[in-house]
Amino acid sequence: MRKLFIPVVLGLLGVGLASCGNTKKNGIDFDPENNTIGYQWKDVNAPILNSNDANVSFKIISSKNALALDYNEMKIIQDLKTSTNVNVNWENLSESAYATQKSLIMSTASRHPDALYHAGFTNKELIQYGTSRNVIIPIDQYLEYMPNFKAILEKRPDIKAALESPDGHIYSLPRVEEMGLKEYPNILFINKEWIGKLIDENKLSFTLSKADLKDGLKLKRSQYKEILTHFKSLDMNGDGSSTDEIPLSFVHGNWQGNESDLIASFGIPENTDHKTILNGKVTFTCQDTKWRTAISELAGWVKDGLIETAAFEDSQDTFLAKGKVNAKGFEKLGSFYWWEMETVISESEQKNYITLEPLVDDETGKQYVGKSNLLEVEKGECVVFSKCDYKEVLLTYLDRFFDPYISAQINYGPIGIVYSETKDEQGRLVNLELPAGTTMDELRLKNAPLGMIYLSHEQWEKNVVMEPRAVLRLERLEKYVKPYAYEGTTGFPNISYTLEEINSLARYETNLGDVISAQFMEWMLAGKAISDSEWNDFQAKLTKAGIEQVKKINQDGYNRYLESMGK
Ligand SMILES: [Ca+2]
Repeated sequence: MRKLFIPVVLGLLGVGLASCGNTKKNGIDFDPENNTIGYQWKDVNAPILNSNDANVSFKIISSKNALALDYNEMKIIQDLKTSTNVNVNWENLSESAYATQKSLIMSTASRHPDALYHAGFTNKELIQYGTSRNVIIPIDQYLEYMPNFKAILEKRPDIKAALESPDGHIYSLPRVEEMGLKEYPNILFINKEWIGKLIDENKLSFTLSKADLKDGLKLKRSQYKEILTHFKSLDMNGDGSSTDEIPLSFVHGNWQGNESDLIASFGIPENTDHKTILNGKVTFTCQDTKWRTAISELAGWVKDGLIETAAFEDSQDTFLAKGKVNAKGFEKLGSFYWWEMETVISESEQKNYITLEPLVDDETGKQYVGKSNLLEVEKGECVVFSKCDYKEVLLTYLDRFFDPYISAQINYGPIGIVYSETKDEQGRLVNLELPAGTTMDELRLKNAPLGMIYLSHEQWEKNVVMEPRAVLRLERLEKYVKPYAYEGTTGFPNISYTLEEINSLARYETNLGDVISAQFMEWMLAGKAISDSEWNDFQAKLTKAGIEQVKKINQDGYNRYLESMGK
């Protein structure tokens, strides 16, 4: 039992130090200007230490993707060690292990590493471990030792504002990836060979010719439903059975390839948060009766097997396996939402699929797409601990991640494996050809730690050639998705909240999110329309869970954001 009291004592100690205004590090005494380890930070291309001194080493804990190599084995990490002379021992945890161990790591001083990578810290956690307890350091006090990061903050006041906690300090290093993609994470694809068969056999009640079956095909939702109904009842892939076809699938609530734009087709700016900014007002889609209409109708699709129930249960990996041909060589997916069809479908079958425009709402004749709230600037990606010795050295090392050429390799994989040793005429990194039998995803996930990077619009012009898949994705979005963005919607920007607001949001948001997703799932799988009393009960539950409070806090923050941007 006594152990339970230790964190309290540490907490009090932290408050004591903070109240004295003492920001002195509690690691060893280290003078960056005058030291025996040959530390330099000014030349961003030269080694950071003059030799690889085994006495100066750091431990970074990081979660990693199941397909990734141990970070210590990754070429880009080894190359960084060679170029900086800084020893870093990476301790990888699986993503699920990190999720369960995070708070234990944070609350046990003896388990503190020098840094946490893929930390995934929320505003609340940055305050908790930064402002109130001094467990993690205010990185803004060390900017001198981080020339790349310092230059980014000077060039981008919006990023600086996004990273600052209410006390004015920056407690985390960010991930910045600006490609103009994240607002639109869903593209609808369909098997055109299967539709072709329906045309040949005169199965369709509306006019559609085989010449129409190309990228950009525009269908009413009722026509699309009719096609899915045939996909469900017929042996479309010709393997002799009519039970293996999956008419429509997606990954419920996933950041990409989710069902939001199917719901949006009913004239509602849906995203996975069920929350968007509409004409400047913070709006929850689940308070709109069109949301009720959409779910009532789509529950019928689920009941009839047009949408497989597994779409609400399966992980991303399980979904991706469905896109591959079965043992007899037949494809099973009729239609699906994802970013890139090429990630889902076996290479041999990709020619059979086309991109659809957003479904046309039968009622209004219009097409709608919601905007996601995924941010291109993510804070909380990496935090550094107060107990770290040689903080300046570690921060200079981490600062190298923001060099555009390093960022590209952190995000996609190293020179020599993913990128060519020679740059193009404009000085940009160019992709090597993929080794036979490997997909870009496999190569990337194995060799790239991902995480802390700075790849803004400028880097795509000057330093890195965008990977061909991203270019293709952008083209499809420009042609078939962006023109149909719901009028007047804005994704949530990086809002700076006050301490009080962060605490209130922490109190309400999780519970509110749980209430919405539980009801959404129940109704989707109920196989019937939502009744008046069910709808009213749900609205009352939302009120009780604090939906109006969340809206107000978001709105106040958004208004301040607009003001600070001079809008
Ligand atoms: Ca079949």
